[in-house]
Amino acid sequence: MNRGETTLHEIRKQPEVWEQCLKVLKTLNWEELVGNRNPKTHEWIFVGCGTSYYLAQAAAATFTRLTGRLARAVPASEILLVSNLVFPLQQGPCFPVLISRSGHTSEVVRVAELLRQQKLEFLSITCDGNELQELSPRVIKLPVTEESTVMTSSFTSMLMALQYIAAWFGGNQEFMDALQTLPASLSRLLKTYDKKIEGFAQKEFEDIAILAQGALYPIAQEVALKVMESSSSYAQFFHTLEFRHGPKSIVSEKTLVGALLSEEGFEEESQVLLEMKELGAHALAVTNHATDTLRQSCDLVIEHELAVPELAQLIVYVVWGQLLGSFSGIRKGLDPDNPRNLSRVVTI
Ligand code: F1P
Repeated sequence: MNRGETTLHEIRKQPEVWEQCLKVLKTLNWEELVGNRNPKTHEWIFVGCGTSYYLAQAAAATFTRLTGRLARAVPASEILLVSNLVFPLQQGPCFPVLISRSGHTSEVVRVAELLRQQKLEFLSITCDGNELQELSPRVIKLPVTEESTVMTSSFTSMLMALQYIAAWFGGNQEFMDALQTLPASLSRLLKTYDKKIEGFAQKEFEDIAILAQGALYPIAQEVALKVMESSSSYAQFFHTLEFRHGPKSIVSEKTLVGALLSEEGFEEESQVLLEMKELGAHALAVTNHATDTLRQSCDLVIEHELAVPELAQLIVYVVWGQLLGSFSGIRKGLDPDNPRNLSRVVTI
């Protein structure tokens, strides 16, 4: 096996995995699973660790946007260490959602045990099942088999499932239909951008900053984590406009600044990226629709050109970061299938 082959294969087969998951989602009885925990009456609190915590944040942003009710995301460790910060004394009715590919992560399993002790109903979503599935009266187990240490299709599939639920609560058939188009869209885009990202990843960077706003911000966090995990390179994430307020002091000719550009904030966000290009950075832009200025100024522009809501594109945006991390690790002579210091599951 070539270095990173398993992880790259799992990244590239996401269209087929999404297709399978969408078939399952259409068969689930949502009324039975979550019907009596409507976001109108219960605050949904998404819980996870590592990649699954960034997934939790993307799910919370989706619920807030699609249901109009505020949803939150917390790392599982916060519930274990400072639970009164997550569930304040005046906490109203809430509905925790535990997210774990393995279902074996110690912090998440402990939270499930705690919630059961407190007789607090919760939902779990997992791929492997394990203890979390056994502890959860309400569970979604997706048909995703992932050998890689780092999470790729498990992240995108579980996020898609949670977005599907948010759309279901809102009776938003248009959004559910939009999700159905993503497998074909990603297949098409991979044909164009897989090789381009591999070429771009041959450059060596000393500093990497991934920028985004809004619901794309958790995706920037996950992209940075993929680069860190898969290539043992230090990557940071910032709200795009925040990057001017100090962190831009790191920018030099050895810096990569990647911006996941939203449609709502495109003008303001792309201006930051262009400023960093002026300061000497290598600029990577991911956007639904680019401008000639962006194409002429950036070192790589990934353009989706999808006729679906931006919120439905979150799982497409992250794929380019998954590839960037793997190709960067391979370029450094590392093996993204066996990342330094990492195990597939964190047990403590
Ligand atoms: C959570 C996690 C991943 C990380 C690595 C170790 O896994 O921390 O976020 O990338 O794979 O496990 P899980 O709880 O979703 O199984």
